[in-house]
Amino acid sequence: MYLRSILLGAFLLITATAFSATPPDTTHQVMVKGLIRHAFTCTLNNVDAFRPETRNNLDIVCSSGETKKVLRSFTGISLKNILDSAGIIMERRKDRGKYYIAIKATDGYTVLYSWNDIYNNPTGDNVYLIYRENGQPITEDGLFVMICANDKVTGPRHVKWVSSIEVGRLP
Ligand SMILES: Nc1nc2c(c(=O)[nH]1)N[C@H]1C(S)=C(S)[C@@H](COP(=O)(O)O)O[C@H]1N2
Ligand SMILES: [Mo]
Repeated sequence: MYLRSILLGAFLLITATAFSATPPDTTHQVMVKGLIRHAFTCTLNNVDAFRPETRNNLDIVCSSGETKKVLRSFTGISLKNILDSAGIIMERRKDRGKYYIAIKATDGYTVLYSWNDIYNNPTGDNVYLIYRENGQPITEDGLFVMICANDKVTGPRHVKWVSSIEVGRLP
């Protein structure tokens, strides 16, 4: 009986470890939704419609100061292009400061941009939904990763396993 519970305990521990080491549910599509005219999903099959760009040299640096990854090159589509295709529904221009874009991942990790970050700041030319790193498709971090190339500390807004991009508005 005692041996049996030890074996069961060991089995549960091994199973839990195996699952936590696996990337959370690799996502094959990114849903674009919220306060937009045209909801759609980005997949590897339709990225070409969003004018992909390739850029060089970006370090992914954690807030601890540790360099987590060095991208010699990355290819992706800009968040601004995605939002322009989606068409943000904005009834009153004066409300533009209340709009946000939430980037969500399958593990719950979430990052925000404001409408002004994207449309009135250099940040808008530096946020990409990327799907190739160093000339290769992305594998361990899901199929799509979102990055902000002009962040001073790039780790926090580097979102792995991206599953949705949602436009919202504060009350
Ligand atoms: N989905 C998701 N993305 C994430 C994280 C996370 O926990 N979940 N961690 C972030 C942190 S803290 C850093 S520093 C960078 C690089 O982390 P990595 O070394 O785990 O790739 O990814 C970021 N992206
Ligand atoms: Mo980090």
